[in-house]
Amino acid sequence: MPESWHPGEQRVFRRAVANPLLTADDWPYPVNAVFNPAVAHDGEQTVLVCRVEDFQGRSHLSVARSADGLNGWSIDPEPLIYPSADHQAEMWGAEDPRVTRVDELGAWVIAYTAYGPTGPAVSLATTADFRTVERIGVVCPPDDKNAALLPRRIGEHFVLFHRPRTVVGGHADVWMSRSLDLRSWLAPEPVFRARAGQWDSARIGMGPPPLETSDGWLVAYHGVRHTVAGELYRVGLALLDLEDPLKVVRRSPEWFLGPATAYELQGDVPGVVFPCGWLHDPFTDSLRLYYGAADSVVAMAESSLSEVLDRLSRCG
Ligand code: BMA
Repeated sequence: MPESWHPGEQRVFRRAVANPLLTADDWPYPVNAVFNPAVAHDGEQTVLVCRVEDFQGRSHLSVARSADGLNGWSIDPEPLIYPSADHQAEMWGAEDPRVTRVDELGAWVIAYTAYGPTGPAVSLATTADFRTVERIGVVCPPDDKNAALLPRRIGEHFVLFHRPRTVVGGHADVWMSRSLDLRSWLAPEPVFRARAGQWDSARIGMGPPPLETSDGWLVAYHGVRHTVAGELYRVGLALLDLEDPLKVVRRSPEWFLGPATAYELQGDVPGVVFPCGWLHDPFTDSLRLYYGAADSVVAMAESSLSEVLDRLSRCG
């Protein structure tokens, strides 16, 4: 099923032949772009929470469902989260969701970027069915984004990864914060940083919610490099210690997925592969990474968890 790898890449994630899985043309109402989807499985279907950009340049979050996660998508006629005057912090848009199943809550937590006049901030909402949401609201003030929650507490705390931009130096790295109740958060602690001189030198940000494995929390993140032709967004992998996620156990020196196909190289922002969700099937071991391509369409690349962990085990 997956398309062949592209020369020069790690060959671990193989793009779906059905890519792009979703485009603006699939939407039940006129939109400019559909990208950067979060993913969940509700027991019956693959559920994507997509960032959808309208013709004012504002984004909302909308749900698409499919039995096999590849084809036959049914798209909700109404958005799940959309900008409104009631929510000042996101009056310019809701962007880049990550969805985490939290069994303790009997619900999924959606972490997304609330974009408003004071800048991008991290906002949380919960949903039991992907039809209605309850907003928790902004939990990390601007400038902050790329937030993803762990599915369980570490000790007594929920753990949220996010990307505050530092006032000194303007750095954008992966940090984490802890909370007892998802509402009040302790001061952020640094987890890992952009690497000078490498493919992830300009900025980095957490991708999908980390996946619990026997080797640690498996992390996919986006790394940005400035080039004379603009910025390139690629995907790297890392492992964090299960009980102390501040400890980086491994980090891939190379990227695992980068823009290479027409739908990744052509679009509103060429050269962007931006992962916000993945699904692991414990029965087949398949690991599907859902991502936005060129800020225009939704795509997926597949591997197996054992292959990914094996490749990472050989990294320093
Ligand atoms: C980031 C976010 C993403 C976007 C990416 C590339 O800052 O805004 O939504 O995909 O830039 O444009």
